[in-house]
Amino acid sequence: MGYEHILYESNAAIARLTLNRPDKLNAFTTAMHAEVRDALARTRTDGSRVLVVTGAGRGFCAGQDLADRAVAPGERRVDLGESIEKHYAPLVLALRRLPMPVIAAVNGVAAGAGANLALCCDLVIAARSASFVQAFAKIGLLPDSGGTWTLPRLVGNARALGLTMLGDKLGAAEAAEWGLIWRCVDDAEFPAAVEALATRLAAAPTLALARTKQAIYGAWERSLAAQLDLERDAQRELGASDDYAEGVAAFLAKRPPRFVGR
Ligand code: LHQ
Repeated sequence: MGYEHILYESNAAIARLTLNRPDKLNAFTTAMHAEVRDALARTRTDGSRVLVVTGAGRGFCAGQDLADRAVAPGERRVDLGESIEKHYAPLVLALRRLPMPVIAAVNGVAAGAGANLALCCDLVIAARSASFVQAFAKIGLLPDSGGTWTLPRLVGNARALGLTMLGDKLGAAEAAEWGLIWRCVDDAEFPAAVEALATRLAAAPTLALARTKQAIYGAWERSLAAQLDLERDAQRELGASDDYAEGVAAFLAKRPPRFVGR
C-alpha cells in the first residue's frame, strides 16, 4: 500500500510513523486511518523493535478532521460511534498491543483524539513548545480514544476533569510536571532526544519490554494476587529467552549486552 497521508519507514529496528497532513495539523481522515492501520501491521513483521509516532510540520495531530466526510459539518445524524468503533478504538488498542515500546514524539500541538492517541503510547516525549488540548468539550463531545480512561489514571480525577471540562491548552513542561507525559525537552534538543531514546529502545530486550507494558496496562483490572501470578508466568517465559541468557552473561562478563529482542 502506498501512503499519501503518512510517512513510514523502518531502519535499524526503528520504525517511524509520521502523520503527514501538516496543513491540517495532521488531523485524521478516514484515508489516513487506513494507512496508519496498514503501517502498524507492517511494524509487527518488518523487524522493528521500537515505533516512533510523530507529526509533520508544526503540529502532532489535531484529532479528527472535522471537515472529513465521516463528520460532514451540519449533518445531524452522523454516527460518531461508528467512527470510534471502526477507527479510533482499534488504533488505541493496536498501539497498546504492539509487542514493542511505542514512543509518541510530540513535536507540536496534540488536540482531541490526537492528544489521547499520544497519551496511549508507552513513552511520551514532547518538545517544550508542544501542547495538549482536550478539545472535545469545545465541540460538544466527550474525550474519546481512551481519554476518559487514560487521563484519570495518569493525573487523577481533579486534573482529568479540569483538562477535559475546560479544554484549555496544557504546555509540555506542565504536562511533564503533572506526570501526564514522560519528558519535555527544549525544542532544539528534541530531535536528538527522540533519536537517542529510539536507538536505546531498539537495542533493548524487546520481549521483556512487551511483557512489561502488557503487565502494567493490565494491572488496573487485576487484584494484587492475580498480578503476582501474571508476573510469575511472564518471568517464567522470559527466563527462557535468549535475552535473559545474554543479559546475565553480559553482566557477569562486565560487558554491554547484545540483545536480540527475543
Ligand atoms: C483542522 C483541525 C481539525 C480539520 C486544525 N479538523 N482541520 C472522533 C470520532 C468522530 C468524530 C469526532 O471526533 C473524534 C475525535 C476528535 O478528535 S474530536 C476533536 C477534534 N479536534 C478538535 O476539535 C481540534 C480542532 N483544532 C483546534 O482547536 C486548533 O486547530 C488547535 C488548538 C489544534 C491548533 O490551533 P492553531 O495553532 O491556532 O491552528 P489553527 O486552528 O489555525 O489550525 C491550522 C489549520 O489546521 C487550519 O486550517 P486552515 O486551512 O484554516 O489554515 C485549521 O482549520 C486546521 N485544523 N484542526 N481537527
